[in-house]
Order: sequence, then structure tokens, then C-alpha cells
Amino acid sequence: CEYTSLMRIFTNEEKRNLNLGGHVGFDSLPDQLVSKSITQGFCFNILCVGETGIGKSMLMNTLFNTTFENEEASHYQNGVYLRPRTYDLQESNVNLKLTIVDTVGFGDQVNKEESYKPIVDYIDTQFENYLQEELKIKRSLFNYHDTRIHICLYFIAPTGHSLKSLDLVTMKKLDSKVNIIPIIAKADTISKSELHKFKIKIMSELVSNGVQIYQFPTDDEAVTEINSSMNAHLPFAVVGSIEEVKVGNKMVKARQYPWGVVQVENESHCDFVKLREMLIRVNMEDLREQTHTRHYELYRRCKLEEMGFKDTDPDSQPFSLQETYEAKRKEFLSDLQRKEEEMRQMFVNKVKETEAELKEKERELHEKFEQLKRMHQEEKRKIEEKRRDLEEEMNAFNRKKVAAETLQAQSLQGLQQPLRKDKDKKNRSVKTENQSGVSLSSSRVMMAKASVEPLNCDSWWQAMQCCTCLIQSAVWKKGSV
Ligand SMILES: Nc1nc2c(ncn2[C@@H]2O[C@H](COP(=O)(O)OP(=O)(O)OP(=O)(O)O)[C@@H](O)[C@H]2O)c(=O)[nH]1
Ligand SMILES: [Mg+2]
Repeated sequence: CEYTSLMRIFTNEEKRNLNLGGHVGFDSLPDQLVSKSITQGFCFNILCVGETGIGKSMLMNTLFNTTFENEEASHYQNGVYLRPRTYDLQESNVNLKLTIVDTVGFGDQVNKEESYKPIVDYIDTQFENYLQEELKIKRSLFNYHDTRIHICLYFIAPTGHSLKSLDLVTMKKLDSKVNIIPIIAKADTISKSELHKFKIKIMSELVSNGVQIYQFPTDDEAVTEINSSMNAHLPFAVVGSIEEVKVGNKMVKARQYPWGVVQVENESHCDFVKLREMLIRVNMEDLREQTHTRHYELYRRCKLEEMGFKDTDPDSQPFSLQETYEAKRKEFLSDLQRKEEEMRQMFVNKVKETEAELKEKERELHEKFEQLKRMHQEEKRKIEEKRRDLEEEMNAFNRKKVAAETLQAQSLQGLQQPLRKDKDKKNRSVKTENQSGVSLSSSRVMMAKASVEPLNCDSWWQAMQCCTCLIQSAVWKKGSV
């Protein structure tokens, strides 16, 4: 009864009309994504790997129909370095942050063994930066400037022969880190038939060396056909130019030669259009996605595994991040303790070794000291002996001296009387000539005056000889002559 009365009330009420502002449904989700992406803008990073002067900058200018900063590299670089440059481009209402990374000095060194290293390092650094941002507690990936390389354009020299070993080694090192699209540069310098053979040769060499290049995706129906046909055209043979040349009644980008004009956008002249289509119009988003889901994921997985993180334990049971962290912490602490113990033991051993060395040195010093002491005592004893001998000698000398003085005094007294008597006689005496003309008697007188013991000599010369003996003998008294 209550129910029927309620129904009557509802049916009598005026019906409410809902006017819709537009289409209602979740099929509008893609539109929301589009508008969000447009607001956010896009970023795209291109790495150009190729020898100096192979046409990297020119191709970039041609691709984006603009003139980027262009600084010619010299051929005298000591090594390879990477030069990234970022530009903000706008097409309609879509903003693109484009980064072009140039390999400066690539292929210019005599030893090219390490040429790939700076490139690999650069790519890894960009992955690492992204990973660090991801691991932050307060991360802002929304406005993070993603510098991870989305595409590597590998410029092959148009030799018409085969790939250089530098090309193979570099591409092999990069293929797990970046999407590689090989291109034959300056394709206007190679004939059509040669180019065809060259392309086949390059592809077979890449396959035989296991180099994985980027394949345009064929899983999306909308692009399956075009992408699979383009995969067959790899590597693209390109020509770059921003010069406008009049062909027919319109201006086209071309390279003009005395024998004709090579049109950049003419598909029968080169593959530039194919490259531009594949790279920018059809597969740009896939390149970005592949970079994130394939290359970055690989890097992240290896890095986290290196750090000790894993998804499952040895029994294939899920292993949480917390458990990994705890296990790692324990491992780290026990490692630290072990190292501490090792260091302590090492320190104790070192102290013991030093102590033993010091003791040995002390013992050696003591021995040396004892030896020196003995030597010193011996020296002292010898000197003492010498001193005693000298004293004895001096005493003997003094005794002799006293005896000599007494004798001298006595002889002087005995001489004084005969001397006076002989004085006159001496004046008259006939001179006894000798070698010098001095008489023997006068020599005796001279000696007497000199208070020297009289000599029993026959000539003056003999007397001189005796004087010399006297001087040398111990009886000689200083100052007598
Ligand atoms: N024949 C021919 N010449 C080209 C082509 N592209 C560029 N060049 C010429 O090659 C020379 C070097 O070109 P760049 O674009 O500066 O070469 P790059 O690789 O950027 O040189 P670096 O940055 O110095 O290593 C210039 O004289 C260009 O005109 C091309 O497709 N064909
Ligand atoms: Mg350049």
C-alpha cells in the first residue's frame, strides 16, 4: 500500500532533464592524454656517432629544417668526447626539447681501441641519472629533463667496401644500450649499383657479427606495412643539405654539382625521406618507449642486481625490498666487523714487529757501546804507559844535563889560565894555513869563548866536525854558539 502511494508521488513529479555538454564515455581518455602530453611537451635525444666531417651536423640541420649551432671538430683530438646540445623546438602547438649529442674526434686517433668507451659511458651516465631520480623519496619525474638517448644514428662512410672494424666494435658495444639506426652518409658519392651491393654487405656483416640494430616495429597494425618495408631498406643512404636549388619551378633542398643536382627529398636520389618518416613521423614514440622499456630496464636490472637487490630468494619465494635491505645491512655489518678485526690484528702484528726491531737495535747499540768502552780503556792504558816512559826519559835527561853543566863549569875554570899565557904567543905565532885560512889555535880559542868543551883536534875542519857532533849530542846547550 505504501509502495503504490510512493509510486504515485514520483509519477506525479515533474521529470528532471539532464543536458549533456558533450560526448560521455571513457573513450575520451586518449584525448585527455593527448592534451596532457601537449601541455607537458616532449623530449627526444639523438646521438650522432660518426667520423669527423662525415656530415652529422648537416644531416641534423636537414632533418629538423633549421640551422643548429655548428662547430667544426678538428682532426687532432687526443680522444673522443661527447658534446650534447639542447634546443627547444615548436611545431604547431607541440613543444619538443631536442638534444643532439655529437661524438667529437671519433675515428681520429691512431689507436681507436678505446673510441667506443666515452660513448658507452655517456649513455650509462644518462641512465644512472634517471635511476637516481627514480630512487629519490621525493622524485619529480614529471618535469625531469630526461637525457637518455632515444636513437643512435651511426654514420657509415660511403666506401662501397665493407664496415670498418671501428664501426663493428662500436655498434656491438652499443646495441644493448641504445636503438641503433645505421645510415650511409654522403650517399651522393656512391653509384646506385655500388650502393645496393654496399647495403647488402653491411647488413650481412652486422648479422654475422651479432650486432642488433633497431627494427621498426611491426606489431601495430597501423604501421606494420610501412615499417616492414622500411626495415628492408636499412641502412638508409642519406644526403644532407640545407641549400635550396631551383628544380623545375620549385625550390628544393639539394646539392648542386657540375654534372647535376642531388635532391635530398627525392626518393630516387637517396633515402633521406625514408629516414625522416621513420624517425620523426612514424616511430618517434616507439623509440622513446623502447629506450625506457628495453634499454633502461636492462640497465636498471643490472644495477639493482649489482647492488644486491633481487625479486626472489634462492627458493624462488618473493623477496621484498625490506628483506633485501636487511640482508644487505647484516652482510655489510659483518663485513665491516671482519675488516675491523683484520685491521686490529694487522695493527697488533705491526706493533710487535716494530717492538722486536727496536729491541734488536737497542742490543746492537749496547754492544757497540761496550766495544767502544773497551777500546777507550785500552787507549787510556797505552797513553798512561807512554806518559810514564816519557817521565822516566825526562828524569834521565835532567840528570844528564846537570852532570854536563857541572863538567862544563869545571873545564872552563881549567882553561882560563893557559889562555891568558898564550895570548901574546898567539899574536906572534906563524899562521898555520888551512883551507879557510883560520889557525887551529884560534879555533880552540873561539871554542873556549863559546864555552864549549875543548876539543882535541888537529885542524880547524876537524874541529868543525866535532862541533857538529857536539851539537847533536845531549850535552849541547841551546844558545851556546
Ligand atoms: N657530398 C656530400 N657532402 C656532404 C654531405 N653532408 C655534408 N657534407 C659536407 O661535408 C662537410 C662536413 O659536414 P658536417 O655536417 O660539418 O660534418 P660533421 O660530421 O658534422 O663534422 P664535425 O662536426 O666537424 O665532425 C661539409 O662540407 C658538408 O657540406 C652529403 O650528404 N654529401
Ligand atoms: Mg658537426
